[in-house]
Amino acid sequence: MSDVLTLTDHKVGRLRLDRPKAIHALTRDMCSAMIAALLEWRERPEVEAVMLDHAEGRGFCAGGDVVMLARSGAGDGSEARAFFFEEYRLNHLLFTYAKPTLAFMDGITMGGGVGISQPCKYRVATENTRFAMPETAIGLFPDVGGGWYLSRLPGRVGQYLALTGARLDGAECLALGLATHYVPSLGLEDLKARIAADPQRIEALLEEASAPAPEAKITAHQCDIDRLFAAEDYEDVLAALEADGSEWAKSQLETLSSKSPQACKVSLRLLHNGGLMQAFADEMRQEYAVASRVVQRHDFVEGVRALLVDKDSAPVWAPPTPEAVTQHLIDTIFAPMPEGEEWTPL
Ligand code: QUE
Repeated sequence: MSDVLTLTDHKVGRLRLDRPKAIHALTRDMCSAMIAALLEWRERPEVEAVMLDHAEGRGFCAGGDVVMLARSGAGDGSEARAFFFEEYRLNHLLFTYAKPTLAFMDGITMGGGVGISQPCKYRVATENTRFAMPETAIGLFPDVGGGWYLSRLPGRVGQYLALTGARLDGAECLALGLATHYVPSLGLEDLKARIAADPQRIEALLEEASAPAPEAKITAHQCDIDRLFAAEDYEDVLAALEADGSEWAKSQLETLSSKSPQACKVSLRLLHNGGLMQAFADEMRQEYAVASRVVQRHDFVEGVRALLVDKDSAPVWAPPTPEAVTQHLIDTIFAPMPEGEEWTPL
């Protein structure tokens, strides 16, 4: 039982996440099963496209099995590293897949769910879409390609999303390019059947099913985001928000005060580096090194305890303040893996 259905439906391969008790959060077995199916379909001419969705219940994909990752991180971290290695291979395989790929982000699409939808050529948002990279809340960082996708968003929106973990709705995803189409969820099953029968017409079918999206609320704050999240150093972002003094800036400061200072500094460095990278494989190699270090540090184990295990929402971060997170610590987290332990694509 791998909690994901892999099947062919007329002319398309379908990956259907099926772990409803965890909002389809990814396990290593789910990643392995999806990789195996994608490799098989790559060689089969009768499979003309691939569709990703969720089989039942709410949400597309809430992320990864972070409680397992924290348990492993508190020990030797080997299971956690094996998970990231496999998950990032899946992310990269989708990014480089030669056949058209399509993801239905119909509901919660966070963390790991972003990692399997953003590499797809077509990304469908609906009125149910709730998109976020919320990892700084648990001492992690926006991985699964976050350093690549977020650093390529308009202005400083990526830095804003990475630091605050802000949620976006479907209309906002469309406006920012995180989604390519906006389709009311009522029309999804019919659309999937039409695409399965005639994948050559995927673009026309998507356009026919699309509806005008509501106004994207985030565009009202684009200028604030670009101005107040402009700095490369986290302390300077905080200082800009404090100096601004608006209600919006105050509420961002309030949000940031609950996040792991280490995770926020890691995230800003990740987006800086990721924005300069020429190949997605370089991004995943960087993220694997960072993830391997971060899962074994205090903030991740503590963040998962506070937000997902004990649910007291009172993590005690260490180092406790942005000033206490040294450049040296960040450098050690970003150091390349030792020879023989680096992430490699398939
Ligand atoms: C921050 C996160 C995650 C989170 C909550 C955060 C995350 C994640 C999950 C999650 C949620 C429901 C599940 C599950 C995992 O929650 O990455 O298995 O059933 O995967 O505040 O980064």
